[in-house]
Amino acid sequence: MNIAFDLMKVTEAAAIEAAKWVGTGRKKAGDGAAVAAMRQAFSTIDLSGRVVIGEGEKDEAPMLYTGEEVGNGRGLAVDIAVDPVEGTNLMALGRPNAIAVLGAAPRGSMYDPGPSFYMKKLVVPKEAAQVVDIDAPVEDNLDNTAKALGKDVRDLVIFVLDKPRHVELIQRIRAKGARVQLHTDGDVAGSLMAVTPGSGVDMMLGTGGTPEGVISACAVVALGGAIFGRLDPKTEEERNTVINYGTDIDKLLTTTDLVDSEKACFVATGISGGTFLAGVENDASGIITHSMVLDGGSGHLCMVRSVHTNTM
Ligand code: VTB
Ligand code: MG
Ligand code: MG
Repeated sequence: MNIAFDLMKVTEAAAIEAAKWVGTGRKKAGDGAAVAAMRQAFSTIDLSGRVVIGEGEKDEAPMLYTGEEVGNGRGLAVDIAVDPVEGTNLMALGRPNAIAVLGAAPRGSMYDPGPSFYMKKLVVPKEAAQVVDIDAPVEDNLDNTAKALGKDVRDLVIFVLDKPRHVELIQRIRAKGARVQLHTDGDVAGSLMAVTPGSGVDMMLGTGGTPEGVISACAVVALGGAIFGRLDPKTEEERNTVINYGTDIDKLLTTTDLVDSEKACFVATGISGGTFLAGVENDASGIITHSMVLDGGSGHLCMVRSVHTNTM
């Protein structure tokens, strides 16, 4: 969809505001500033967007809530998934890889996560898409992915969130001889790295946010890798709410289940900087942002350095 570059203005606006809060320890304030900037930027573009993944249900969060219409109402009808600050802890603690992200796809094509918080995920580049199985032992997936990528298992780098729930997973990956790249937060960045050639990451594994899984799927569609997911409720309460919502909790979710359109697009702008996307910088020419713009429709992947000569 050729709205990808318009949508970049939205993540840029969120990143510029969020960057003001990097290292301040104030994740709510930074998140709020990014949400407001994102919403304002949406209103300036030709789009009939409907938020499928937002910052909270109506009444709980005043802006970018699920169901909210965004854009000026004059453009393409799309589903929108946003995370104005993906990695609010990363931002607040001054750690790398906090990013402002957004996915868009033709209206009706995005999976509705409803009240589901947690999803087990496996993300691989396209060469390994056919040889992995999220339900198989991790050792088999490592073997098969190494073969598909033409690498030794010991050269595989697996992105895993550093959470107590992943202790056994990490131990098994290491016992098999592969390397684990541990990150405290930010599995959208991890999923992106897994499908981006040359990022230094070959696979993303483990349980993270369900909304983040759908957002990541937009990028995976555009880049041509694969994401597999299984809802992984962490409490009985979450499990019951998800079932009551009508969700098939046992379904294996493939890339197309998460986003059923080859035209999905995805945009990310760096907030705190990092190995993957540089953060917001200031110099004499203005504010500088770094974004990744993926357009599934045209197959374009653009890395964009923008100079914002007048502050927004
Ligand atoms: C997940 C992951 C995100 O937060 O939602 C995680 O998808 C939350 O996990 O990328 P815990 O509740 O166990 O902390 C992120 O890492 C950052 O938003
Ligand atoms: Mg968020
Ligand atoms: Mg997030």
